[in-house]
Amino acid sequence: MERRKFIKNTAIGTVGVTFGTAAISCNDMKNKKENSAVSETSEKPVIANQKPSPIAICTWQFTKANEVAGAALKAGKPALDAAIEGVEIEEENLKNTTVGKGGAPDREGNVTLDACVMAPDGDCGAVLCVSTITNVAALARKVMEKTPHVILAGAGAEEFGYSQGFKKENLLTQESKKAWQEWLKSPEYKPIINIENHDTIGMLTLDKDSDIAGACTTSGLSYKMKGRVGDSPIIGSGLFIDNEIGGAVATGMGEEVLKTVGSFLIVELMRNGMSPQKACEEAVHRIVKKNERYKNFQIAYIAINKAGKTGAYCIHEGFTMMKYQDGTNENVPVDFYNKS
Ligand code: SD4
Repeated sequence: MERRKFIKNTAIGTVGVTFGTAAISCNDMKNKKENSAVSETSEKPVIANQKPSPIAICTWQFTKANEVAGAALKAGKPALDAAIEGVEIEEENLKNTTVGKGGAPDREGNVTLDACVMAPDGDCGAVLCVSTITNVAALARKVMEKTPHVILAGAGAEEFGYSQGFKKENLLTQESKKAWQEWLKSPEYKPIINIENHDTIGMLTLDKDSDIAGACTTSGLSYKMKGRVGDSPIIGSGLFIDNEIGGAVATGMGEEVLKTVGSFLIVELMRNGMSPQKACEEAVHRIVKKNERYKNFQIAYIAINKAGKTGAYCIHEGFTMMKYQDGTNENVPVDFYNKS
């Protein structure tokens, strides 16, 4: 199939690194993955014709989740399996108030979860406003694999989940309920940078075959309006993968990510020659350019390309990324826009 050709000798990053191949089609890529290697200015330079070793990156300091995904990749598991295994750690972490069980509820006290996954073959699945199932990334995968649809929402997603063996659960913990009741005493909706919007897990994985997948899972903004859905389960906004090019995932104020289709933008910028780092920076710039309000919200992106080069950028200081490669799982500091 003659689609999505690489730009011949595309410059990548700031030091003029090039893809070493002429135009390669999607099918060519699948057959000749070894040709996709790129030499770049990464911490670990990738030598031409050599695949990078498996990599897992995720938003925020989710050490264990990233370690689990990295170990799965190291054991030879496919990228999507590893990403879902990783994010499940946070979905089940009751102390994380922005993902899975224990997530902060909406204004009316209902916890509603959103998630999506995207596979190397371009297939994807998502669930929105799920209030009784913890492992919504795995549920999104089932939507992708077992239904003719991409998105299921609310009661429909839940009923489908039960039919697939997912357990019905109460997602509101005593702690989250207490915090919500406290909030109700003076219910002002004013998300706090790096705190209330903090902790959505978005993960990107590159497996031993250099196939890339991703997952993004969240309970959304604390004390949101009933029925509100952010960017996290929306393919192209919260997450996007093109296995020829790379992937990106977002965290933070979802409304602004939605308006700029941030993750898709980053992948397209990488397609046109930007490094993952520069592409994340440009996606943040598109948001801050449009409004002064950026001072009041956080947005962060992480990205990976086919050569295993990674990047991340955010509006405000305080966001970090986890990166696993070659048995090392490290918390990577991330540069930010607002230096004032
Ligand atoms: C949302 N982007 O629902 C999510 C929130 C988030 O860390 O990322 N929190 O808008």
